[in-house]
Amino acid sequence: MSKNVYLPYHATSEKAHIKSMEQYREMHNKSLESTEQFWSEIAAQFHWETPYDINNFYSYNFNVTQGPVQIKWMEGATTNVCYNLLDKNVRNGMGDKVAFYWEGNDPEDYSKITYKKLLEEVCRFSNVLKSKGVVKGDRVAIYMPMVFEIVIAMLSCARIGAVHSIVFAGFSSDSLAERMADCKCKVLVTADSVYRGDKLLNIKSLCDIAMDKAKSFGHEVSTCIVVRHLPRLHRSINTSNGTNGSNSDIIDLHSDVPWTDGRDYWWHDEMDDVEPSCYPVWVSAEDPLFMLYTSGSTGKPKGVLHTTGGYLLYAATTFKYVFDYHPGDIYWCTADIGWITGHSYVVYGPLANGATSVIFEGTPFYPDNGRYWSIIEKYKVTQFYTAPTAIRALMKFGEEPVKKHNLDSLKVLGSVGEPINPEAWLWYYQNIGKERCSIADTFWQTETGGHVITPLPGCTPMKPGSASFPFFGVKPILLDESGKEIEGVGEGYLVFNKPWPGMMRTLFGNHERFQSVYFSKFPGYYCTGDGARRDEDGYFWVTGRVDDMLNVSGHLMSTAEVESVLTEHPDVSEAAVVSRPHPVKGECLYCFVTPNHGVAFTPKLSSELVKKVRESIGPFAMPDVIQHAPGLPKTRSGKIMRRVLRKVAVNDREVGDISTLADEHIVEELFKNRPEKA
Ligand code: 6R9
Repeated sequence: MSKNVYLPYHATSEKAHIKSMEQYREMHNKSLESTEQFWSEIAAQFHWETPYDINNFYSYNFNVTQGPVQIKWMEGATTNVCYNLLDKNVRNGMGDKVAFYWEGNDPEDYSKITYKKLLEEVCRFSNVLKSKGVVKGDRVAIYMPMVFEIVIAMLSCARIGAVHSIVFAGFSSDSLAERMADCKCKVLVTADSVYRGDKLLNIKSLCDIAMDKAKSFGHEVSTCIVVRHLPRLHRSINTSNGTNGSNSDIIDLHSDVPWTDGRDYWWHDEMDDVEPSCYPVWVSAEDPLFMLYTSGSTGKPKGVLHTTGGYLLYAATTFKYVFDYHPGDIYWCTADIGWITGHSYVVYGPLANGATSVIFEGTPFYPDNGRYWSIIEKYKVTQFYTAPTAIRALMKFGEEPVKKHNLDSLKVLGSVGEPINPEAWLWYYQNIGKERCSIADTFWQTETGGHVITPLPGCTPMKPGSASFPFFGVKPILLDESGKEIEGVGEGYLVFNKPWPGMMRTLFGNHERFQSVYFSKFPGYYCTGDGARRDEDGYFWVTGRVDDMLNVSGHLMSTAEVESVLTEHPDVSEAAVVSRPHPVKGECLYCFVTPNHGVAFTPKLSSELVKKVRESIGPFAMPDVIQHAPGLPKTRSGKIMRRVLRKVAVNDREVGDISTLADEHIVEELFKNRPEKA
């Protein structure tokens, strides 16, 4: 074995579900060779209203040349995910167990909810949705902060067979409008406003702009249900010396919540009028559970669709093994529920295991840079799951903020969203895990539904920066450019030739695009769009995107979507965006902009463009650099040579072969034009 191998935490490994690599290999082999047997034993732990047929447990076609791509698990069986997450646990005597602790943006603002109470609230909200005409198969858009009501709204959809489509509340009103119009949601669930650190965001007004815009795209949202979150903030402000802002802000804003009678309803008013019980709708294992948009390399977001039975099994099983979850543990995932990590590992996975988790509304830097560590100490968190970008941001403040807190409760640390650089891995391992905790560097995607390559705590010897080995049911394959499978050591396209239960089934309303994006490059294989390397010990190292996608602080976006926003500006003729490595964000946006003929490139234009991207996509997409490009390096066929732009962005003159460029001189111009601060 090569250097840099860290053994898993031995104290937990005695109790760990998977205690050795031998046991892992045995189970992994079984999951691939006796797939039906492996997953049906897990399925047996859940409630099925109509049982699955072990002889027809799953079927698939990955080869576009042989017919439409399709993936089916337990077709014909019926169940209800909400029933399995809530009713089942309450019936098993866990009604009084805490499902979630809620920690507000303000440390004085916190609360908790038991499984029984969560079930009651979900039943009520299911009845509210029904009263607004929502029926099985309808889409419900959700644009909300991290409050209990977002979980309640999701599970209510699941209870009545509606399909939730959550849009991360950091997205702009334009992005929300586009997604609502695409999924044609009947209802939008939101909140009045929310604090992020010391900034107050009035999200209901963003929703109003988005609903108007969706109308201009031809889709009218008939109902908007609004959680009144402000009084909770108000209460916390009274108890925290007004550090969140002044009371007058709050009162003004409260009366300012924009309202359209007949369309908008307060959540609490509606909840008062309904019964606290609601019979679940039994749906087919292959009926949709939710959709979630992810960036597409052509710019238009893709509505990844997940279905019921397979997703439930996969979220539950990955949660149990990857975090080595045991009853009594307190688990905390910092991801926003608006991302797939929040879906699978704040809501579905933990609740399917009857776990107790923390939901955190705020940021790691408020009121100070020790906030994460203070929350771990406060709730005695045993499993902590966050992103490399957060780790790198917190590393900057050194060990002082960490040392002020007792982190002895921790057993497992998780990482997700992008490759974790060994330096951040070691800092996490040494300073947060005190060399005592296992680190699960989980590689997966919105499309995969759950972890696909990850170490298992108490089992897998860890190499900093490697996601290590496949999860049960998953067999990664590396292909070379010609589509040949690479055996042993090597690097190539990361693909799969067989489904696991939790993978997506289609792109909402666009099966053609689903096939062409994921299955056409290499017929017979699902193409992740990531590259990976297998080392001499068989460990996988995911090297990053091979398409024109960027990963900024764990947020995936396409260069095309940013370029299209830049070129919408009336003074811009052309734009090209590349990713540049960034010490905290992982990657950042470096934009080349060619103004229209006769228009000067000014600081004013540059700041207008930064603002425009921020407003059109979201604050996380804010470009770091806008550079003037008198022209772009294009091949004779007109394709922008992005590798050259990536070199300019890092000021590396080793640009390689540029003989196919229509005009080679432009490269020198671009180097000359690099802004001083870049
Ligand atoms: C869960 C999530 C997916 C893309 C994926 C890859 C990158 C995620 C990673 C990782 C290396 C890891 N990615 N986890 N790369 N190591 N542990 O992040 O989903 O938002 O769809 O992003 O993120 O490039 O293809 P999503």
